[in-house]
Amino acid sequence: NKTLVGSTIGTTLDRFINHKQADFPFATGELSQLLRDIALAGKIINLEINKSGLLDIAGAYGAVNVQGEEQQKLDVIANVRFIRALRNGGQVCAIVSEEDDEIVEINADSNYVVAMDPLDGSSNIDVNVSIGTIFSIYRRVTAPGEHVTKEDVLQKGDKQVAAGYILYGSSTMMVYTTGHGVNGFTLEPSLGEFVLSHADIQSPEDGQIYSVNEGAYYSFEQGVQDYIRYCKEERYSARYIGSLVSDFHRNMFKGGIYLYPRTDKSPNGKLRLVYECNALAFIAEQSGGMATDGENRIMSLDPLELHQRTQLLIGSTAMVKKAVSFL
Ligand code: P6P
Repeated sequence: NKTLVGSTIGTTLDRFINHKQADFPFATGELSQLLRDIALAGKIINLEINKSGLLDIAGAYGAVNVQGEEQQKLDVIANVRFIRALRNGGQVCAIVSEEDDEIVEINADSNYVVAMDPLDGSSNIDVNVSIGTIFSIYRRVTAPGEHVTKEDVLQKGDKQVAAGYILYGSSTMMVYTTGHGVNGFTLEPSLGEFVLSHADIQSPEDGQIYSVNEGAYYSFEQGVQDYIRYCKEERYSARYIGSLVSDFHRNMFKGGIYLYPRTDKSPNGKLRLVYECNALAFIAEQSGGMATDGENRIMSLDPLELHQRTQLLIGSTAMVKKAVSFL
């Protein structure tokens, strides 16, 4: 039987991380441990999601998060689980989360910052549509032991040391990059292990799928309307799940573009730069795609506040460039 070495299909996430640690000559194993902690949290959330229809934890929690959106109970549970897993893992000094108005300080002596949306698309939970966790990892700027500052958590996307997502879909996948390509791991429930299922993911340079909420068409700027009309003239397929991670993931494999444009209701767009767009932009660029706000590379933007929003066009390079040419 084939021995499963560190980077062959079917190897476990653990073996893969160990194998890839060689990519980091000065690796202390801290980032590797942090990636394992995130995978563990993903497995725990996956269990909660899979039974959410059965227990009385679905439906609104009644609280409202900083975004003013009604918080689904699983949002809150996912946030608690992730923060606990990262606290217990010991590698994180601070967390920025969609669910917390302020920076969550963890262990002042640790070196890494995590920015996350613990459960994006959570309004889909009650109707059994796939949802996702999005995460970015940064090295802190201040010295270990010092007080965490905004400088530690408001770093541009180019400073990410790792990023990825967990997609709770027909299967549960963890997809991440450390700047050396993108790899996808599928949870094997009988083992409780993420195993390498999609190695070195390369996104098609072009595609015929566009993902945008056309219900807001008349509130989009003229250039965006013109691009959407172009997609129709080209007979592209419209695919919009209403779950960013799901739409992004499908487009990365099949070729496609996802747009969340500015509208009158969302003059800066709806999606968050720090814990949604930067992570997916890193994955997009590492798999051959691109991500822009229409004028700038997403990962070049200097965040000014934790929950700042941005317009987002992300996916196959040729499609994003074409869309930008209409703006
Ligand atoms: P709209 C979910 O709330 C989310 O953040 C993304 O996952 C999704 O793509 C988008 O918002 C859907 O927003 O305005 O089209 O319903």
